[in-house]
Order: sequence, then C-alpha cells, then structure tokens
Amino acid sequence: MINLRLILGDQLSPSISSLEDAKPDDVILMCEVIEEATYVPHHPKKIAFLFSAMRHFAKDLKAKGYKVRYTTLDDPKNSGSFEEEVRKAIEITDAKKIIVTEPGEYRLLKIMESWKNSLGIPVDIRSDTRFLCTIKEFKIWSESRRQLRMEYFYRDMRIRHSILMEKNGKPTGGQWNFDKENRKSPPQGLSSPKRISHVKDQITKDVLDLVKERFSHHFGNIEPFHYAINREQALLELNHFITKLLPFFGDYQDCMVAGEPYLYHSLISSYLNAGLLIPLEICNKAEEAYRLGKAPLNAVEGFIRQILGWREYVRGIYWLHMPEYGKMNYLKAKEPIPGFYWTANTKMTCVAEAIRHTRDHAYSHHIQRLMVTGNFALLAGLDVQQVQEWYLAVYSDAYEWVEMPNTLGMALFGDGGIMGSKPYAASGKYIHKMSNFCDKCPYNPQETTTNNACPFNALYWDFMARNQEKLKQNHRLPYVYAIWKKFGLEKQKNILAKAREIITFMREGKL
Ligand code: FAD
Ligand code: DLZ
Ligand code: SF4
Repeated sequence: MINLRLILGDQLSPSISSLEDAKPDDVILMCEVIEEATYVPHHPKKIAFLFSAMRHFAKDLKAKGYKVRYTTLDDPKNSGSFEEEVRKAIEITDAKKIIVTEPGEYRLLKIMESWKNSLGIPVDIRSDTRFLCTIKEFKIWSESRRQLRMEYFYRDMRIRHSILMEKNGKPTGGQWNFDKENRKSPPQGLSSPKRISHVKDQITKDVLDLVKERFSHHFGNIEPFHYAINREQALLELNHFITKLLPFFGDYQDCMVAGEPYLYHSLISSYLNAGLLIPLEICNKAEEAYRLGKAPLNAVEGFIRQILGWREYVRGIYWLHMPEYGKMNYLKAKEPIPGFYWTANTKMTCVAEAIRHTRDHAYSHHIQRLMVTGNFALLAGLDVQQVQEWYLAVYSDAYEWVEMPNTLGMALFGDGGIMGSKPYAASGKYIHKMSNFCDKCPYNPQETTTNNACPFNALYWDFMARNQEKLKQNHRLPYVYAIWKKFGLEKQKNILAKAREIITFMREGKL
C-alpha cells in the first residue's frame, strides 16, 4: 500500500514525523503553490528562501533514495493549491493514505482535516516532534494555572529538558533569569560584526528569477539575497553566531542602531522555523559554549530563554486559543494602517529605519518589531487585523503560530493580557535610551506637545488615557495613572489635542 507523505515548506527536517516509517514505495509530495505565496503578500525574500530551501530538501531526499514528486510554481500543470496537488498525486500514485505533520497555521489544519471527506482517503496528521513542548503538553500545563506566564513555563522546560540545570536541581548560576544584565543602552559606535554569506547555486538562481518575475509587486527587495538555503549553510550561520556573537548577545540584545539591522542577533529564526535547524540542537550548542567558558551566562541564558521559553510558549498560546485568538481585539483598535508601513516614508527615524530593514532584509530584530513598529501600532490604535497581516507578510520567519501571538498578543495587547501582564507601551524616551535613532530625527524625544515633539510621547499618554477603563485595574500601571492625574486638566487637554494632530498628520501622510 502506497502512502502519500506531504511535506510543507516549513517542514524541511529529515527528522520530520511525516517521514518516520517511510517505505520504499511511498511517495513524498512537495509543491510550490500560489495559494500559499499570496494568502498574504509575502516578502519576495521569504518566498525565494523557502522555494530554494524546498528544492534543495527535495534534491537531498531523492539522493537518499526517496520517491519525490515535486511541483514547481512555474509548472504549467500546477493547480495552485495543496488540495488539488494532493488530489492529483493520489490519482497518479494510487496512494491509499495521506501522512502529514501538523501544519503551523490553523487555516491549513482545517483544510487537512477536511481531506478525509473531500478526497475520500484517510489522513494521518502527526504531531510536530521538532518542538520541545507538544500542543497537548502545553494544554495540560495551562490547565493547572490561572495565568499563563512565560517565565514559569520556561522554568518547567529547563527542568524537563535538563538545560542549564545543575545536579542539585538548581538553575545554573543560581538564578533562572539574568535579564537585568541584558538591558544595556548601545555604546557609542556599536556596529554589527560582518555576517557570513553563501554562494548561490543554480537552484537558487532559478528561484530568484522566478520570484522576480512573479512577485516583484510584493513589498520588499529580493536583492541582495544572502540567505542560507539548506541545513549545511544554516549550520554555518548557527556556528558563526555561537562562536562570534553569542558572547555579546545579552549585552546588546535590546539595542537599536541606525543602519545596523542585525547587531548581535542570531538571524536563525527563518532557518529554525523552516526546519533547517532544530531547537534542541541550538540550545545544546549555546549551553556548551557556556560550559566551555566561551560565552557568559547572561548571554547564554538570555538566548536559550528565547528558544526554549518564548518560542515554545507562543506556539502553545496560539494552539490553545485558536481560532478565537485571531479575532481578538481587546482594545478595539481600528485605525487603518498608514501607508508608511509599506514605504518607510515617514520622518520618524526609528520607524523609517525599522521598515527599511524589513524591506531590505525581510528582517528586523525583536526590539524593533516590538518597541518601534509594534509600539507605534499599539499607541496609534492601528487595526489589529491589518497589523497582524503586515507582520505575517513582511518577515521571512513569519508563520501564524509564532507571528500572531507576538503581534496580536505581545505587541498590541489584543488578547487583553493572555500573553503579557501589561501592554508594551512606551514613549519616545525608551527609544531614545535604547538607540541612536533620535540623534538623526527631526522630532525631539524630550518634547511632548511642541511642533517638533516626538509623536510617541503624546500618543503614549493618549493611549493610556483612552484605555483607562480597561487598564486602570492593571497592577503594573497605577504609577502611570498617578502621573497622568498629576498633569492636571490643562496639560492633559494639550497632550490629547497633540495626539489628535499626530493622528491627522499620519492619515494625511505628513508624519
Ligand atoms: P534572536 O534575537 O537571535 O533570538 C534567537 C531566537 O529566539 C530566534 O531566532 C527565535 O527563534 C527565538 N525567539 C526570540 N524571541 C521570540 C519570540 N518572541 N517568539 C518566538 N521566538 C522567539 N519570530 C518569528 O520567528 N516569527 C515571526 O513571525 C515573529 N513575529 C514577531 C512579531 C512581533 C510583533 C514581535 C514583537 C516579535 C516577533 N517574533 C517573531 C519574535 C522575534 O522578534 C524573532 O524571533 C526574532 O527577531 C528573530 O530574529 P533572530 O533569529 O535574530 O532572533
Ligand atoms: C510560506 C510558504 C510559501 C510562500 N509557499 C509555500 C509553498 O509554495 N509550498 C509550501 O509547501 N509551503 C509554502 N509556504 C509555507 C506554508 O505557508 C506553511 O507550511 C504553512 O503556513 C503552515 O505553517
Ligand atoms: Fe523615534 Fe521619537 Fe526618537 Fe524620532 S524622536 S527617532 S520619532 S523616538
């Protein structure tokens, strides 16, 4: 009996559960489909990276002796959807069962679950064992808790996977978290060390031509293309990070510098999310660097927390709350997303920089995503759905399971506090402290209501004021509302009027 084993573009791991127990007669299906490339207008770099990585993965499978059926996007017979490609493959191969690993997006899970009826064939949807916490395990963890705080989840994961743990059961270094050491402002002249680049082979060149031809109208520059496209290259990226950059990861984690998109970040999320790297191997390599005295604990713990903690946690939250999660908009944010999110055409240097990085690299680092573009969207009350789709489209590491909780939950507080205990709202003073953007900006981060005042300042207070009913009970915000009250009515009125003016300028494209 032949099984049809479908592998998606973000399942490019030889250890993927859908390949377990594969028999010589089984057929592996991989397909580039227009439906996936356009359900949001993905950045051309993301499409090119995935198509090239998929083609390389298929080639490696063939070399190992698997029977692979691969449909390229420009195949004249390409139907454009997974369902039709699966239907065709079943007809041609006479497969009796579909085997697939659970997808990273709810919409696709529902489609796969419908195949049993629509295609009249059993569908075996397997757990994605690359993650360190299964969806079921997260659900069980959540059931015994009133609040689902990442920090406690992370501690359990450290214990369960014996990562940065001592024999006496205590966390290495005597603390679970060294974040206090990881909030440094950027020192003068901080810049990124040179990153590695990869030679493009014919497969990548062909993909780049195809993507240029079909998707150049999508937001984002395809060239220069510097992505790793197979496991071997992704491992080079990882090793470069571990040996050269990890020692400083903690120190500069929250810094932002004009013209420096990467600083000391790892740039591995696209590879990890597509399956070229596996979370456990990354955590182990980082821990090893600490044990060998090659990287300090604050850096290593901070880095491991992102992968073992945040990454697994956001996935758990997504699957626990979908499909309701995608519709949440706790603060009723409805302002249409302004044009500068697609053009970088704004006088706000911090926002323009973050969007330029995004356009050029399909990447911006966490603090830019959270505290610049995310923070602006939160303060200005931008439409949660539109902002969420923007993030899904523009980053090469974006899949809904990870993007949605980060955007809708962490950045926009759209889930009303499932992810975070308070909104990540900040004025221009935070950006001024953590970056050098303000030095080059026509706006002044110290001003709130003057002509050249930083827009983040009045918008911050406007956000707090307009959401007071919902936020005033928050145990982490009383001091904010105490300051607001102390301003007095006249100052409050001026700030709110300034915020209205900023929103008007934003709508008119003058911000
Ligand atoms: P590093 O800073 O070097 O961190 C190491 C790794 O930790 C990352 O590669 C990533 O796998 C993991 N990680 C770190 N923070 C998070 C987090 N909050 N959630 C999940 N994993 C994390 N990450 C995505 O992978 N895909 C997304 O679509 C995505 N969208 C985001 C949207 C918003 C609004 C925000 C605030 C964050 C988003 N993140 C997303 C999380 C984070 O910004 C990226 O993982 C990180 O910037 C990737 O760059 P890096 O590999 O250099 O990460
Ligand atoms: C993101 C993406 C794109 C652009 N194209 C494809 C594709 O053509 N074929 C494919 O198998 N996967 C693609 N992907 C990744 C899927 O969107 C991803 O597997 C789902 O969103 C589930 O996470
Ligand atoms: Fe951003 Fe305000 Fe600083 Fe300008 S002054 S870079 S708008 S924080």
